Amino acid sequence: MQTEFLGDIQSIEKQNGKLVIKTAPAEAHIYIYSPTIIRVNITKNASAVDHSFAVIQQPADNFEYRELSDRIEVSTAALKLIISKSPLRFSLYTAEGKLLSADEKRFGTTWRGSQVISYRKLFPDERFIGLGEKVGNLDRRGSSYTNWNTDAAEHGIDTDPLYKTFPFYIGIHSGLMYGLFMDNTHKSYFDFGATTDNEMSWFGADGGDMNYYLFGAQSIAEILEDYTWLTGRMEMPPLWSLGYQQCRWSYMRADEVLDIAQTFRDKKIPADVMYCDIDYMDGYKIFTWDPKTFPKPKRMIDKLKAMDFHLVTIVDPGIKIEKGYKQYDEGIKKNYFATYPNGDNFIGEVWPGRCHFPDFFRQDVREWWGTAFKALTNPGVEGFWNDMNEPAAWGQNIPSLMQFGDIPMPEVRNAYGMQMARATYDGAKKILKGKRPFVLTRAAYCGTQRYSSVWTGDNSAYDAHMLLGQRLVNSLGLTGMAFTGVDIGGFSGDPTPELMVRWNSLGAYTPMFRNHARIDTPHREPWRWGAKNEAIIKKDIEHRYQLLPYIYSGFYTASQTGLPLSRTLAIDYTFDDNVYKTKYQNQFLFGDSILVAPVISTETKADVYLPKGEWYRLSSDKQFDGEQVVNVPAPLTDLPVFIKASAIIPMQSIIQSTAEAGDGILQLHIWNGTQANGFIYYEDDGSTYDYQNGQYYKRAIRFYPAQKLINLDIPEGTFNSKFTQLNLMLHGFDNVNSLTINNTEVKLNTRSAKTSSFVFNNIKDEINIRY
Ligand code: MIG
Repeated sequence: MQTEFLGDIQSIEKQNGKLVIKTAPAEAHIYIYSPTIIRVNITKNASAVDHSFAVIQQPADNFEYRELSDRIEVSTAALKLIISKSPLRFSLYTAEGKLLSADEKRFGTTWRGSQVISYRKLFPDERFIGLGEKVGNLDRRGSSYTNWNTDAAEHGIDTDPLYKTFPFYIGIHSGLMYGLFMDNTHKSYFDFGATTDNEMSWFGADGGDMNYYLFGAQSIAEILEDYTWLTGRMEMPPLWSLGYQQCRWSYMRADEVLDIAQTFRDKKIPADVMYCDIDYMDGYKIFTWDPKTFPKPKRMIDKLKAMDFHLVTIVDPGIKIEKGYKQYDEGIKKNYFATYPNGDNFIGEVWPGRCHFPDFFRQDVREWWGTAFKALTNPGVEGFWNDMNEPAAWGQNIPSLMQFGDIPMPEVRNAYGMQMARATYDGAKKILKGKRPFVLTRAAYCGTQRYSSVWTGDNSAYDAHMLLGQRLVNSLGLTGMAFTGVDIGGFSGDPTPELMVRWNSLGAYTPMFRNHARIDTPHREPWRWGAKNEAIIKKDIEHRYQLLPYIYSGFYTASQTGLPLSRTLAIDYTFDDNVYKTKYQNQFLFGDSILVAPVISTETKADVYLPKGEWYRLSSDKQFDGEQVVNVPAPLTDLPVFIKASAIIPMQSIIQSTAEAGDGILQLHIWNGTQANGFIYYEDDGSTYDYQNGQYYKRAIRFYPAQKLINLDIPEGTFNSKFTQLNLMLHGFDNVNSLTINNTEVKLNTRSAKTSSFVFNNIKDEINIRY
């Protein structure tokens, strides 16, 4: 098999919305999506329909380009793509002429058979972050990865590939950065200088086009904003899904589900969600209930609701081959299943036994799947957990003969889980008539944030896996996935009590906070670890609930800008070498201002790297200067958590679930600092889509230390805050003893923080607090 390279340009033509450059053996189509987003699609199949599972935007109709003797220049306000004519090669520059990313001059884009690879210039100091759920270091320089969605049961901390595919990375070099998204669902490969002795980096796929988007904004936050503009953002999740979630494979009977829920209430450990894993079904048949162990699902769910619990049930894609089973009969009748090339239905064995697999790539199949959720929503289920959708079957090696209509499985495998999540979300949303469903999926592709949250699959109960999980969550946040979590405690194996406690502390700072365990493990609920540990676990869960106003506002940010909740320090401190060091690479910011340093369960002290700025330890208000490593106590009761100076963090009193009204007091915590800071406080009903019609309560809160002023701007939206009183809690304002709130003087109470309360309700004007 010969390797093919791009030759000299034969023709250039501007067609509507794109520049078409012809050469052998392919042609290149250039599109401008925005001043900071340029797409290059190098295709041998120019007449094919231009389709993407990920991208939801259209390119601009018109753009500037000029042709010179040796090159073509395509320019936007921010970028310049220089296209050399002989041979055809691409280089991306900033408008000022700084090189961001380029083809490796000798090779550029090449083919061997159907496999297409782009060889790239590698800058000496270049770092790479991204690719979503991938093992290894934060900085992926020197690593090599494959994308092929896999049921990676029992995976170690070096296993690749895992369950999801996000062919999007950010390169950082020479004080510059760029994003690159190869939109291609075939099996794909990324090598960041690993196997070329640092001569180049490369990426490519087993088939399809060399189709990539270049992002040229010069901050990670803006690149993420552009990437999530292109591929979509999450809608607001149901508030209850941000509470504590208790899962297990499986709670085996309705009574057991109810007992566990009741125990949370008896022990006053806050929680919102119970799960039913696969054993609730009748013979693992999707959309059924076991008549013996879950005989009256509605009754069970009504009881859960009365305790303010929501139920999430698992659904796998495999449809059991069994005459008389509704989904099987309907699917057969309508030819809804994946097939072999001769038209026979593909058969794989999974939990129910021999199964067919819905073709989620078809609109009619997705709609059919969506309506079937009535079997779950009728009794009252509001959350839908999509498992095994890589897709997985026993043996784990589904033959490439499987196809979806005319599409061979290998072309679209990496998008199968995403399409299942799409069918689930769209269907459930329709049936729930205005209530927000919660969807959780294991397999995913770029754009899945539009439909679902994700968890990182079957992790294990040891420290290194806990740290890996944090990196996976942080890295998923770099690919538009803001609503993410890991199995707290580790799915396989048995955590020590210390590991359980540590992992739960970290879980409180994870976008999705779910405790889950494998079928053969001892129970994992908070009260299984001895009274002392139970108390710590309870306190951390309570803290999670206190933080919900801050967390919910963070989800609002994610839904508006794509900035995730769990942020690797590389987002804000991109050019600080320390954040990439293996010792500190797991640290992250949770929201704007909370720095969390994961610590393994066998250590009670930790080295923490504090980036530029000033920091306060959350538990003590002790102050630290940034740009240094601090060695701090890290007992099991106190994970090292630091607050950025000038932080604005809205909190609430402890509640037992998100359904509880609470005491109506919003605690507005502000830590002193020298930099001005702002926070967008956001609230809505937490359960419907009315916020999309203006029914929200949004208020900019700003802190101007130079003017000694805290300003609450006029609230926007038509929703009334559930808080009627505001308690201002000041940290590090040692010499401040009184405030003026809109001209009224108020004395401060001095407890752990200096506090001042005032009535907040109905104040629709600006509030200015001076000290
Ligand atoms: O073959 O539903 O990752 O969370 O508990 C295992 C049983 C199937 C794998 C999921 C896990 C879930 C389990 N599932």
